[in-house]
Amino acid sequence: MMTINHLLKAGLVLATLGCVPASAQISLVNPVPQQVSTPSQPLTAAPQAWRLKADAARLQSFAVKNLQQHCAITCEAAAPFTLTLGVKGDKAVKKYAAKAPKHAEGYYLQLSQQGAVVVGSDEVGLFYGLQTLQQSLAEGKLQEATVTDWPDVPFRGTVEGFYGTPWSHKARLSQIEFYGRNKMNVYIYGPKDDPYHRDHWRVPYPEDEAKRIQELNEHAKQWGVKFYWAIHPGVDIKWNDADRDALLAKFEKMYALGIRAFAVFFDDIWGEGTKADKQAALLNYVDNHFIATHKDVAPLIMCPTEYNRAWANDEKGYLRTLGEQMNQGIEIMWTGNTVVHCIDKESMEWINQRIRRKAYIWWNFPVSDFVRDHILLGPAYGNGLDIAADMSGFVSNPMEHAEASKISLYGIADYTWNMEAYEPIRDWEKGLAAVLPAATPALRTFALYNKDLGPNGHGFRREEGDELKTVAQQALQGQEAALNELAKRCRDLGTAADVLLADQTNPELLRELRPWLLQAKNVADFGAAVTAMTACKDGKAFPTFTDLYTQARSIQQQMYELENSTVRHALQPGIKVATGVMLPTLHALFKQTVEKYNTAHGTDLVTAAEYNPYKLTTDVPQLRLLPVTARGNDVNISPALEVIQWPKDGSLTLEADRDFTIVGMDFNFGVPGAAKDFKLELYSNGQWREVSIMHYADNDPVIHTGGEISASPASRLRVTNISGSDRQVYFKHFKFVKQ
Ligand code: 14T
Repeated sequence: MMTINHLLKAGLVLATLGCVPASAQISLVNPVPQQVSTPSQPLTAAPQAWRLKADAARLQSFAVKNLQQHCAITCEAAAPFTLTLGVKGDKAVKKYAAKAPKHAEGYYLQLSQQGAVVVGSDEVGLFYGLQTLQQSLAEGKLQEATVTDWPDVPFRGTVEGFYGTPWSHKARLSQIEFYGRNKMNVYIYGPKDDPYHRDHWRVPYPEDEAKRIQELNEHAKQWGVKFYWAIHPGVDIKWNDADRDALLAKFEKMYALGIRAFAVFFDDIWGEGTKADKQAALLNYVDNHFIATHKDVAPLIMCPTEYNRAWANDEKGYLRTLGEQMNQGIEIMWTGNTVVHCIDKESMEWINQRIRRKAYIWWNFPVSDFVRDHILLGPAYGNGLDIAADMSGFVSNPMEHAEASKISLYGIADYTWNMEAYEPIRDWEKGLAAVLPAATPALRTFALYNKDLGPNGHGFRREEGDELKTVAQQALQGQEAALNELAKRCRDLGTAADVLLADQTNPELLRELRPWLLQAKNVADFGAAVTAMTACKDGKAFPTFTDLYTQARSIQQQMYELENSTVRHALQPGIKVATGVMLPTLHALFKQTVEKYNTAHGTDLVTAAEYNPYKLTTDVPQLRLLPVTARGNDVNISPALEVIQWPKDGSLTLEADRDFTIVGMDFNFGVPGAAKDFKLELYSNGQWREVSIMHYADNDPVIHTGGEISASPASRLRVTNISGSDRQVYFKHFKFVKQ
C-alpha cells in the first residue's frame, strides 16, 4: 500500500506536495485522501452549475442519483463547468481510466477551473470521488487539485450493538447518510434490545417493523453503505435441524425484504450456545446453503463468544476451533485484549494466528452502556496506526446517543480510511464542526469536559482535562492568577452550556446532551462560587463569604438532585460532567477554603465537597464517623474493620432531609443469630414503626427484612440493641435500596 508517507520515503515526492495551505479546500475533506497534489494556484469561486458528462447508463447509478439529490449545485446542459464522471471501463472517462487506483472503492479526481473529472475503480469509488468533490467545494471556493484515493481497511463503519434504547429510525437514517458522506461502508444492525434480533430471533418482524428495516436498507444503498442484519440466536439455540432451519428461514425472510448482508452474533451468552464446533458447523451450513446460493449476498460476519483475549481460554481452543473449522470466507469479530480496549499490532497478530484470517475489529468506543452517567464526546484515539493490513474490517460500537456519537465516528471514518495519516485531535476539531456548524466553539468547550468515562469495570479511561492540570494545581496552592484562570474556565463552560441549550440547529443532538448540559451549568456555577470564596476579603459587604458558601452548598445539592432525577438512567444513575480535573479541583478547593475559614472564624461550616441527604447519628462511638454514601438508589454505610462495642439500648439512626421509599435492605453484623438482639424501625408521619428482621439460615450472619419493608415511605431508619446487655458485633455492611 502506498501512502503519502511511503511516497515521500521512496523519494517520489509529488511536485507540489506540501504546499497545501492548512485552510485549503482539500483539508475540508474527510477522510483525509491518500494522495493529493495541488498546484499553487489562487483559489477561485466554486461553480454555480455543472454540465454532466457521463455514459447514459452511468447516470442511473446510485452515485450519480445521490449527487443529483443531495448536491446544492444544479446541473445545466449549458454550464461552462463540466463534470466528467464514470467508472473504469466507461466511455466518458476512457482517457483517465488508467489513473484510477486498483483498490476497491478507490477513485481519481482532477479538479481545475474548467471542470472536474471523477473516475471510480467501481461504483462506490465514484460515489466517494463525488463526495470529495462536494466537500472540497463546500465553502464556495475551488482549489485546483488532483486526488488519488482509496481506503486502507475494506470494511469501515459501525455496529449498533449496545445495550439500552436502540436508535430511533430517524437517527439511523441520519447515521447512514453520515457514514456515506464520510466514506464508511458498513452499518451492522444488532441492537441488543431488539427482540427480533435476540430474544425472539426465530420470529419474523411484524409488518411495520419489517417496513422500517426495508427502508433503512434502501437508504443505505443510496449512501454506499452495506446494511448488515445481525441475528443473536445463542441465548437458547438448540443444535438441531429445527433451529438451523429456523435461522435460515429468518434469513430468507430478511432476504425477501431486500437485505443482502448478514451477521450471526454469539457474544454475551453461556451454556450450550457457546460451543465452537457447533457454532462453526452452523455457520458453515449458512455459508454453504444461503450465502453461496444467493449470489448477491455479502460475506458472512460472526461475533464469537470469546470475542476478546481476556475471555479466550487458549487451552480449550475455542478460537482455534473456529479458525480451523469455519469456512475461510466468514469474518470473525474481535474487541481486542479485553472487552473495551484499544487495538495494537501485537494483539492483531495474536488473534489472527488463532483464527487463521484477518480479524474484523469491533471497537467498543464510544459505547457508554456500562457508564451511562457519562457522555463521551472526546476524540477517537489509541489504536495502532500500523495495523490496517492486519484487519478485514473495523467497526465502532457507538453510544445510544446517536447524534453525539458522530463526533468520534468522524475520526473513526478517517482512521480506517487513511490510518498512517490519522491525527485524532485534528479530526476531533473537524468532527465538532461537522456535527454542529452553528455553534462549534460552544460544543468544543463542552466536549472538553465530557471525554473520560470515570472509573468502570472495564478499566477503560480517556484523557480529560490535561490542559487544566497546571492551572488546577496552582489554584490549589492559592495562586491568584491561576484562581482567576480557573474561574474563567468555569465561566466558559457555563456559557458554552447556555449557548448549546439555546441552539435550534440540531435539536436531536441537544436532546441527547441536555442532562449533561444542565449538570455543566451546575459545575460552572459551583466553580464561580468557590473561586469567589477564595477571593473573599473579610469586611466586604457583598457578597460575603457566607453568601457564597450558602450558594455553593445549594449548587452541590442541585447537582445531587439532578443526578437522582428522572432524567438519569434507572440502572446506572447519575449525570457526570467534568470529572477529569475540573470538578475534583473545585471540590478540593471548596473543602480547603471552608476549612481555612472555619479555623479563622471558629465556625463549623460543612466542608464535605459533595452534597449528601443522609446523616448518621448514633450513640455507638465506633460508628459515629462512618461515611454514608448514596450512589444512585443504593445507600450504604461504609463498613468498619474492627469489633464494635454496641452498648445496651444503643442505636444507630440514618436520617434523610426528605422522605425516601425503601424497596429493600440488608445488613451484616458478622454474627449468626444477631437479628434477635436488634430492632429495626422506620420513622414516618411522626411515628416509629418496627419492621421484622431475620436470618435466612442459622449460620448466615446477614440480616434481612420481612416483606412489610417494601415500598415503605420513611425519613429515618433506626437500629437498636434490644438484647438487654452490651453486644460485640462486626459492621460488615449496611445497605438499603430506595426506589
Ligand atoms: F459482541 C461483543 F463484541 C461485545 O462487545 N458485546 C457487548 C456489547 O454489546 C456492549 O455494548 C459492550 C460494552 O458494554 O460490551 C459487550 O457486552 C458485555 C461486556 C461485558 F464485559 C456484556 C457483559 C459483560 F460482562
